[in-house]
Amino acid sequence: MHRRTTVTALLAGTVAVPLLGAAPPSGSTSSATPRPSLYTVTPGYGNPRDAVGADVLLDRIVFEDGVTVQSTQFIYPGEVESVVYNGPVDKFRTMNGPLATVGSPGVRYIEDMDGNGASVSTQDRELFAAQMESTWANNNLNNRIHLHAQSVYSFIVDLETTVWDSDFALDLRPEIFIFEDQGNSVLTIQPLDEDGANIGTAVEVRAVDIRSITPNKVWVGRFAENGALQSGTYELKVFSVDLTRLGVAHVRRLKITTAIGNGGEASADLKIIAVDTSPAPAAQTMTFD
Ligand SMILES: [Ca+2]
Ligand SMILES: [Ca+2]
Ligand SMILES: [Ca+2]
Ligand SMILES: [Ca+2]
Repeated sequence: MHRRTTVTALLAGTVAVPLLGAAPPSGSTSSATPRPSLYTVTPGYGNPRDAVGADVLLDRIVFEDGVTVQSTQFIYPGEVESVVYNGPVDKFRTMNGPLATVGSPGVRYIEDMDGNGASVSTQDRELFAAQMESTWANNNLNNRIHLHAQSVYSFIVDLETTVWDSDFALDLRPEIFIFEDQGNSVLTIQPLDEDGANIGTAVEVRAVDIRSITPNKVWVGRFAENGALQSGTYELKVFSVDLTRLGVAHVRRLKITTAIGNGGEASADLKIIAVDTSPAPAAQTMTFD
């Protein structure tokens, strides 16, 4: 009981009840597809669709068992490396609303990183990896990667901290959330160990797996280099996965490879956010036993 009391104290005032780390749902089932509710806020904009040039912030995730994860508990990509992209110039970029206050506003193309915009060099890929990292290090869903070409890319991502699964069977609290414009792009998620070797089970994400955000659809924008909105608003969709499907109980490093096919018609526009559904190990280190 002491541990539970300590966790409660640590999280008091930041987490809605029931607490993260409470008993796993009794109704865990291998056939159910988790569909947590994802709530966004658009400060300064009463109509969320008017916020596509600014901040579209993921505020909290509510699992089907009622457990709530606030944005302060999100785990972001801490490091991105081994970026592979051999597609055309003027197509692969990081992007944020020109009026955004969360994340750096504006558009940055991979080929421009080394100062020579004519081609994509090794230095471009390395510098763009750092750019991807800062793009993903916040809860602004408008601040994301955009690829506007029938091409592919891959990268390795190290999360800020290891995420653990609260239930080593399939459960209704997914740990990894991948956001994608329109949900029309496909990718593979491969868990890696610290040395970069494959572990667990690769999961292939098909377009049909990337679904509208509930309870309310979420809209984001696309921007030209001068900050102008391009071609209206886009629905941002989400794929979420329980670590059990990835064949691991905890993970920190993942390789993501985008593809063409399997219902995907254009390459992936991504934002990645993770959640540790079982915070007890971290909380234990903070107790005074
Ligand atoms: Ca270049
Ligand atoms: Ca699980
Ligand atoms: Ca889980
Ligand atoms: Ca897309």
